[in-house]
Amino acid sequence: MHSFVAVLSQKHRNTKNTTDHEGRDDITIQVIIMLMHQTMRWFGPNDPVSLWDIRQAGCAGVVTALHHIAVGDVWPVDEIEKRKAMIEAAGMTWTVIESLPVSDDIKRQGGNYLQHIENYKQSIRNVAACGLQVITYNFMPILDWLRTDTKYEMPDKSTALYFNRIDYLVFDLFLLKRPGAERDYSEAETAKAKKRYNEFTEPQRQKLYANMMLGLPGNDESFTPAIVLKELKKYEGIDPGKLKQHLFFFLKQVVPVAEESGVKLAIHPDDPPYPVLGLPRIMSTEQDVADMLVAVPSQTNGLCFCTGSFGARAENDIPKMLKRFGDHVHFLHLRNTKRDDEGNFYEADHLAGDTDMYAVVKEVLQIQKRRNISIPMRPDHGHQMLDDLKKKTYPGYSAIGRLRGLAELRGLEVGIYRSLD
Ligand code: CS2
Ligand code: MN
Repeated sequence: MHSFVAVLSQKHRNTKNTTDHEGRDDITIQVIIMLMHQTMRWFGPNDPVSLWDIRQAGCAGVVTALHHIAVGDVWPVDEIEKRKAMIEAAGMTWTVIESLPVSDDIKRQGGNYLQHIENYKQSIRNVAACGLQVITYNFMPILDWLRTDTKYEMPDKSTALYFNRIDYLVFDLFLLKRPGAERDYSEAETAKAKKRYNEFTEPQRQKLYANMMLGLPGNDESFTPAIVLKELKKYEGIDPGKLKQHLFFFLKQVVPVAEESGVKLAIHPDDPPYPVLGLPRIMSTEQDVADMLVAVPSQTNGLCFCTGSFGARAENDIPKMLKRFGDHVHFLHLRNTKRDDEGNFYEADHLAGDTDMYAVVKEVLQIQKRRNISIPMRPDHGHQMLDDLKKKTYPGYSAIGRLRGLAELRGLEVGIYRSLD
């Protein structure tokens, strides 16, 4: 399946211990033993990017989720098996879930949260029974990633996802009109936002509004302002310390079940990695990760290490964090961001931007060697480019931009790998 990898892995052909990316014996994946397990995200049968597109990009697997199952409900075995069979019919594997969502009830410890935790445990057992190995989730309240522009034009006329700080303020202060929002920003920033709001045409305002409301990827329903304000209110009184306690409570319940089942848990960092819309964010820094690992010490308790999310915060030293937490990295999102001094950032080419991707991939190779595993990775997002500029895809998830990112990352990895021979 992976001819270039097969050649590179000759020297491992005679090794007896061939293992899959979590160290289990499996002769069929012998050839990918020391390189990352290359995947792309697939949003399921309605995704305009097909499984064959993903396979042709050179992926050995896809990561996906059962988006049709309501958040908080149990994932039934037959549904998991059905999805797995679809992926296998296209010659790929499904070993990583992205995501098994954690409900807002669990995050804020309200409503049905105890039942939702029980359901989560059952889902863990069910996905383990189907042979899946890694469960990705996040602990961001209400919204997942947030961008002000999903079609920010690059100098080469491809488009990228973009976060503009003042546009974000325009949204918060004047479009969403969040009560108390003005307390979160300086007078100078507020004045800039007011000026921009006044200069915006009505279609520009609507566009910004729509971008900010895109909500969870994989979920077609956009969030209305009324829904968002109502949901935000439910988090009143929950500060970062409290939200962290809720995360640790959840992990103390589910980690033992995951350990027993042989499945790893991988938390995705906050994106962007700081508080938004007055909501606490608790997986944004090196200290946040360290706190989680101290609170629930287990190798099963790990990370979906997203270089693009952590990287949008200047003090996060990505290669250093990877080195420190390497034993807990169960899944990798490789993506780059370019920041400026005003709090804006755009998603750069995978090998450009502020994160030194060479240092990252080199570190990954060391971790893989030490742990004797192949870590699953995906190029997290890509630019919309070439024919994809005319297509409608999930923001960040067009085929060609991700294919370019994957190809560059694969080349980088193979180059480093060979140079270490
Ligand atoms: C993803 C996240 O598209 C993205 O930015 O990396 O949406 C990620 O899938 C979730 O946060 C994981 O739960
Ligand atoms: Mn990510």
